[in-house]
Amino acid sequence: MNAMWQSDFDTEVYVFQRAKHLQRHCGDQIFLKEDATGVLCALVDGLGSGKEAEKAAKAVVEAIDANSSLKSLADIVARSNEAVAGLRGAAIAIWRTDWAKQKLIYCGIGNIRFFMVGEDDELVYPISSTGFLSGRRQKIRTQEFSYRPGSRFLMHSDGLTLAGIKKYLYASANIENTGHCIESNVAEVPEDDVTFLMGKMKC
Ligand SMILES: [Mn+2]
Repeated sequence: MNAMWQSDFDTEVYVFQRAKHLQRHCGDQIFLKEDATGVLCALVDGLGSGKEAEKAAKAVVEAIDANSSLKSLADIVARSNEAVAGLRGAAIAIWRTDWAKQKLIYCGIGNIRFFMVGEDDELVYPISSTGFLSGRRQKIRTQEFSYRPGSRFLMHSDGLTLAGIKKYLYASANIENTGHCIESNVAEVPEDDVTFLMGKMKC
């Protein structure tokens, strides 16, 4: 998969995904939902790869979808955690924007990376908690950041190794072209599931 996500609200997101060894099952799954108030976006990496990893990651995405109307992001993550009980674990990075306040709430557990250009043009990169969703109770920490309309962001799973993050986040090229540049760093036949979302907040 490599395509611009279709937004009804001028948010721009280029989504890329390629499964380990080009397998049919992908352990990385994404969630993207937008309404007039903001975006809810998540990337989930099921432990390992193949069918079982995909099953765990899909269970998390389904839980996010079913609970997306909950006010608290931590509560959505708690429901997602319950969803992988008895399955493989999963890493998660999830965030929600509030268009009116120009704020972003972030929660990350495990090895997914998220970068954003903040309100003063500084690079924002929240550090995720160690561990993964496992179904066992765990502390869920969220962080809040401010951004500006048009702020760029990049989120990617650990299947992508990327040097020089800043050149993509501060690029003058449009989102799709920036996405293609990042894509050129991905192996034709990757050794892990690779997913990234390169985007730009609604102007
Ligand atoms: Mn991975």
